[in-house]
Amino acid sequence: MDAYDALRAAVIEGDDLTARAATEELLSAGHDAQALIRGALTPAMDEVGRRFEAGEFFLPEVLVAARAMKAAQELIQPLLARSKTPPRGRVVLGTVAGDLHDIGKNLVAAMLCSAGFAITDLGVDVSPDRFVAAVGAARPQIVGLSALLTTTMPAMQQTIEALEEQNLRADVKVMVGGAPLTGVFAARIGADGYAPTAAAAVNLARELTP
Ligand code: B1M
Repeated sequence: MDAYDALRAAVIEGDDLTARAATEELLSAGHDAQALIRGALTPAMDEVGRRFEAGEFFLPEVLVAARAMKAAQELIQPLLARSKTPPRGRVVLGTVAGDLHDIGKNLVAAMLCSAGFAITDLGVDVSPDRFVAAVGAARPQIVGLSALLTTTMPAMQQTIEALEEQNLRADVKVMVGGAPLTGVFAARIGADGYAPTAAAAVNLARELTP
């Protein structure tokens, strides 16, 4: 088993100590932080999601996997943020109101950060008003909305409407993502773009900030 396999397996098994050790080993061997996200953390969490859907995993297993992923991410994040060049653009990011899922959103934040964007991460369960306040204060080029529940998808539209009501919509591009979304839904609620994965979010953010 190579170190990538070890990191993937540790996250899937929820072994945070091994996840941390495998991450340290890969980073000190010169592996790129972004490659760890693409090659180990994202596939591991995809597999956790698959096992949960298949009834092979239950919530406790999912939660310890998420904890193991965060242990690895804590080591990776500072490396992604360490850049002396001015940011390519500013992104305000959050999981919409009523929704507590943040694993995918955190991966998006990490990938955007490593692509040179400055991120204001508002966390989870972010109300339209909080998005509006953050956009007003940070004046980002992009606001990114994440949702994992079909029941919280309408909060994306409410957030866009709140930006319109405060006359902020014209100055900011809205990017949306999350497993239950589609491009058709994104277009229907008036978003500027939809990205199905964290890697696609980086490409979309680049397109939206030419
Ligand atoms: Co939840 N959950 N969950 N959950 N959970 C799902 C989403 C679900 C599909 C599971 C299922 O029932 N099959 C289901 C939703 C069903 C639906 O809406 N139709 C569900 C449910 C029902 C619930 C609860 C209601 C369960 C309950 O309490 N009865 C509850 C809701 C809590 C709430 O939010 N209010 C709940 C709770 C939880 C946990 C807390 C246990 C945990 C979240 C932990 C955390 O995030 N810190 C959890 C988890 C982990 C999952 C699953 C298993 C995995 C989600 C995940 O992290 N995937 C999920 C089942 C599944 O997806 N197979 C499930 C890995 C992650 C890397 O992928 O988040 O899709 P994803 O992100 C991807 C892309 O979508 C994209 O990039 C990421 C990386 O490539 N992306 C963006 C995401 N955001 C983006 C934003 C962008 C661009 C791209 O631009 C801004």
